[in-house]
Amino acid sequence: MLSQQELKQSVAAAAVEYVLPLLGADVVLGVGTGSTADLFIDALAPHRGRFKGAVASSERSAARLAGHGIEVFDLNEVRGMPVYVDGADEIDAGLNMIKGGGGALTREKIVASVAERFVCIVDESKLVEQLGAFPLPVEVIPMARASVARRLEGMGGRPQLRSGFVTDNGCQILDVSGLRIAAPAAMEAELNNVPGVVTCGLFALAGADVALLATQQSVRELR
Ligand code: ABF
Repeated sequence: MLSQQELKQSVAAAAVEYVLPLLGADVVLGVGTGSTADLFIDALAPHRGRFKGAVASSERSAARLAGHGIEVFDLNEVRGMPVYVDGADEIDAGLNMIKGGGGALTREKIVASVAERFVCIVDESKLVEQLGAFPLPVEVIPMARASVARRLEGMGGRPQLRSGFVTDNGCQILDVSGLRIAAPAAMEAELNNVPGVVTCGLFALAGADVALLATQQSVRELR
């Protein structure tokens, strides 16, 4: 029986195999945030001579990449990336995701938006029928925290300020439980329009293109 850590390690290794053919001397990769992304960075490190560098979705990932001698680029220095590799808190069969448990959802969504292909790396515990059991992270401008919280309550949510946490962008996060997310893309569009919301953790208007899913038997590729 593989532990969750071993499952994460197997999907991180599978992700390296997936990206190897995409590498080249002028290639910059997009790299996500979280414990599975950390394992991907560690597994990618031995191949650092085969690509130019990476754009990180958080200071945490930037530090880990640099620690392995992988050059980290500011997104403004990069015109495009063949692939963005990142974890998720939940993913459904349509490759819609809830992300942001690690607090990096804004930069994750930005870097993913520049990459040609989003490869989500998850262990089987993340695959769900319908998104929403995991509280939805919503990054907010601090002065709008209460007004956004009231709007979320009006949608049936129970927002909770992530206390003592400031994002890489100097903002705060409301973790919202109790939302019925039957139409992820519609809810993402609605939340995007609430004044004061920087990013919501729904990745549905632009979900993953491929998911690598670690199970006890193998790593499956979902499209
Ligand atoms: C990241 O991956 C975050 O959006 C998410 O919170 C995190 C969860 O993944 P893991 O379980 O690998 O830490 O992209």
